[in-house]
Amino acid sequence: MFEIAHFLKPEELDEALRADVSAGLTSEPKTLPPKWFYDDRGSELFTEITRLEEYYPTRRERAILAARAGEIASVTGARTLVELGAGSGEKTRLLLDALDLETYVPVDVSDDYLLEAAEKIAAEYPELDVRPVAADYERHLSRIPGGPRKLVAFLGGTVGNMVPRERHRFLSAVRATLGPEDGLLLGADLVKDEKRLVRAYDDGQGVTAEFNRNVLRVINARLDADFVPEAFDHVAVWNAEDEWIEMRLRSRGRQEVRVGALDLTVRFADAEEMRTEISAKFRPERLESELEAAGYTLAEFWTDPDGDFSLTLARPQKDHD
Ligand code: SAH
Ligand code: AVI
Repeated sequence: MFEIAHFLKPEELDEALRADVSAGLTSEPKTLPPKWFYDDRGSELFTEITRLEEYYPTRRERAILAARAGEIASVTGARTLVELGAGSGEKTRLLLDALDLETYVPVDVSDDYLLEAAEKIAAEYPELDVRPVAADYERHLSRIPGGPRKLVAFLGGTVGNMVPRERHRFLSAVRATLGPEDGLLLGADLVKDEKRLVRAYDDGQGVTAEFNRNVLRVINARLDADFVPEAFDHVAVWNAEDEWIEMRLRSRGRQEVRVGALDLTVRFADAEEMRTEISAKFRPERLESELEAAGYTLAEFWTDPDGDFSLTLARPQKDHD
C-alpha cells in the first residue's frame, strides 16, 4: 500500500481559504476562487456533472484520448505521468493502458477523494508505482515528485478555470519542472455556440447549481459562516468579450451573512451577483500563443471529430532559459 504525500497542512489551507474569502467577499464585485468547490461533496458533484448529457467536455476529451493514447505513448515514450487536478482519474485509465509507465503521480487539493481514486487505480494497476500528492498546483509545483521521461497531464479543461494572468504563471511554472525529454498534455475546451456552452453550465437537473452552491457550504463548514445556500440562485452566462463562461451566485433578496472565523459581516443587495468561476474557451491560435509565451512549442494538437474540445501535446522550447 502507498502513502499519500500531503503538502496541504490544515492550518495553511485554512489560512489560504481565509485570505481568499476575505479578499473575495470584500471586493466589488464579490468573487470566490473555484478551487474551494472541491471538498468531498464538491468532487462528487463534479463527477456527476461529467455524466450529464449537457456537459460535453468530458465525453469529447475521452474520445480524443481513446483515439490518440497510442500516439501519445509513442511520441512521448513517457515513463512517469504526473496528473494535475486528477479528480476521479477516470479518463486517465486510457493513458495508463497505453503508456509504458513506471510511476503515476495524481495531484489534487481534494485529498480524501484523491486517496480513494488513487487506491482504486493502484488496485487495478498492480505493477504501477502510484504516488498520490495532496497539493495545490498553484503553490506546490516545485515539490511534486517527478521521474524520468515525465509527462504532465492537465486534463478536463481546468486550465480554463484560471484567468489569463494566472494561466501564464501556472504554465510557466509547469514548464520550469520539465526536462528536455518531458512534455505537457493539456486538455482545453474550444469556443463554440453560446447556447451549447450555457446549457453545459446550467443543466436541467440542477447538478451544476448544487456544485456552484457547494462553495458556500465549504465556507460555512470551515470558516464558521452562515450562508443559506438556497438563498442564492445559480447563474451561468457567456462573456463574449473574454470568451469565458462565468458562473455566479445571485442573492435572492437582501441578506447579511456572518463569517465567524473572519469576524466579518457581508451584505448582499437584492439580485447581487458574486462570480464563483470562469471557464475559458479557447481558439487554437490563442492556445498556441499562450503556450509559446510560457516557453513551449506545440508538438501535436488534436480535437474530437466535432471540433468541440482539444488536447495539445507541448514540449519545452529548446532555447528557453
Ligand atoms: N481532471 C479531472 C478533474 C477535473 S475537476 C477531469 O478531467 O475530469 C478539477 C480538479 O482539479 C478537481 O479534482 C479539483 O479538486 C482540482 N483542483 C482545483 N484547483 C486545484 C488546485 N489549485 N490544486 C490542485 N488541485 C486543484
Ligand atoms: C473543472 N472544470 C474544467 C470544470 C469546467 O467545465 O470549467 C468545472 C465546472 N464548472 C461547472 N461545471 C463544471
